[in-house]
Order: sequence, then structure tokens, then C-alpha cells
Amino acid sequence: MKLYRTENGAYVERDGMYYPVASESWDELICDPALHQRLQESIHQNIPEAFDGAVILPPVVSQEVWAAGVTYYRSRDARMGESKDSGGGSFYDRVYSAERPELFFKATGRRVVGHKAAVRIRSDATWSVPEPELTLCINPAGTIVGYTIGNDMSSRDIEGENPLYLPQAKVYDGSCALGPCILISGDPISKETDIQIDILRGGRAEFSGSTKLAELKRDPVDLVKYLFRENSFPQGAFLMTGTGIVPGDDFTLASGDIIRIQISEIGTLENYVA
Ligand code: DO4
Ligand code: MG
Repeated sequence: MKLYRTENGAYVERDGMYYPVASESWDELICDPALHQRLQESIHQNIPEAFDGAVILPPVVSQEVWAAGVTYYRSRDARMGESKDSGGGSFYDRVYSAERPELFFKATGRRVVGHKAAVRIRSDATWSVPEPELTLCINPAGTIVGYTIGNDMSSRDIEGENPLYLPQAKVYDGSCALGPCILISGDPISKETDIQIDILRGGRAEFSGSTKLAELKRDPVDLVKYLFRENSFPQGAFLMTGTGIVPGDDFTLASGDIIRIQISEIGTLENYVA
């Protein structure tokens, strides 16, 4: 089942049919401990509706968005390279193999954009990239209730200059995209899941890359356990699980680029760079 937040309320999709989901608010829905069952009931009790013209909103309102870092070897490698002149390289190597993961605050709902909306690059950055990341939807009890697609936009020159600049490299208006929907599932997502990114410039592929979830070094459940240590999330939370795809050092995003991130089982998140 896939759950969408739209301008006309929430919808659940199964087998290509879209059913309305009654709710007080998005927050109330996401926090429902019986979300899975409630969506099944919506499918059984409602008549499917046309969905073609629906305006899809980001699947987040009051939830905080957090992110894990250096969870794939490719990210460790890229980060060690970009920060070698600042002496930050060894931090990334150490966190990749440490028991405690890197977790950082990424966005409030206000800073998140949804499917087909504009992501932004900082005007004071010279080296910007998207980071395609499987993103966990977690309820207030700390249970993973679903999966969405995330783009952790990053300013590599700023984080490379000094690891202490990470919040500025990562948190700014339009720095996070989530969507288009949440795959609601009681089962862990398959390690065979493919993650693919295509960046189009002037209609042509400027960069393409892919990875498999099997390359993720950390167990999503362990990441959530660390996030919820000494931290409560009364409205639930989203946790981006890190990137396994980093374009070569000569690539930087430009205004007008289209970023397509595909995760098998979930769908495609498409954004353009403002
Ligand atoms: O440590 C810096 C950020 C890492 C990150 O965002 C990632 O690996 O995806
Ligand atoms: Mg990231």
C-alpha cells in the first residue's frame, strides 16, 4: 500500500486504485499505532477515486527529518576525499566503522519539498549534489511504519572545508525533498531494493548512478534505536539512511537540472533545481 498526502487529503493506493483516507490531520494519521490496518479498512470501505490531477504534497507536516551519514562505502570515500585538506578525512573513516552511527538533524517540514517541486542550491556554495536516500517513516513509538524516497541536498565545498560546517552544508530552505508517497509495510524492505538516480540537463543525462540497499552498512532498525535514544518524537519522524551514490568530483548541480530518484517498490521522486 502506498500512502499519499495531497491537496485533497490523504489517499491510499493499491493495485493502481486510489482510495480516500479519512483523518483529522496528516500528523494524526502518521501517528496512528494501527496505521496499517486503518489503510486496509479505507480500501475495503471506500470507492476508488480519480487521482490523475491530484497535487501531491510532501509526506511530512510536524515530523522532524533526521539523516544518517557515511553509511555506504562510497560516501565514506567521497567525504574523505573532499575533506583531506582540512584534516577531516579520518573522522569519516572512523564513523563508518564505529558502533555509533552519524546522525544529524536535516529538516523541519517547512524546509521539505515534495514531488515535482524545486530543491535549492545555496548561493554561497560552489559544489552541490543531490543524495538519493531510502528514508524511514517512524511512528512515535519508534516503529518503522513505512519507506519513502529522500534527497539530502548537500553543499560539498562547505562540508569539505570544515566538518563543523556540516549543518550549513545540509540545512537550508529547499535542501530536502521527500516523496512521492510512503510505502506502508509491516515487513522490512528487501535488501535487493535498487536505488537509482538520473540527473538531466537540457534533456540529456548529465549523471546516472545506482546502488542496492544491500550496500547499506547499517541496519535501519539500529539507526532508529540510536535516533530514539534520549530523544522523543511525539509526531513521529523521518530518517534518511545515507547515500550510496556520489557523482564524481567534477560534477556540480546547476539551476534547471532535473533530479529523478527511483527506488524499486516505492516509485520515483522528481525535482528540479531552482
Ligand atoms: O557526514 C556527512 C554527511 C554524510 C551524508 O549525508 C551521507 O552519507 O549521506
Ligand atoms: Mg546524505
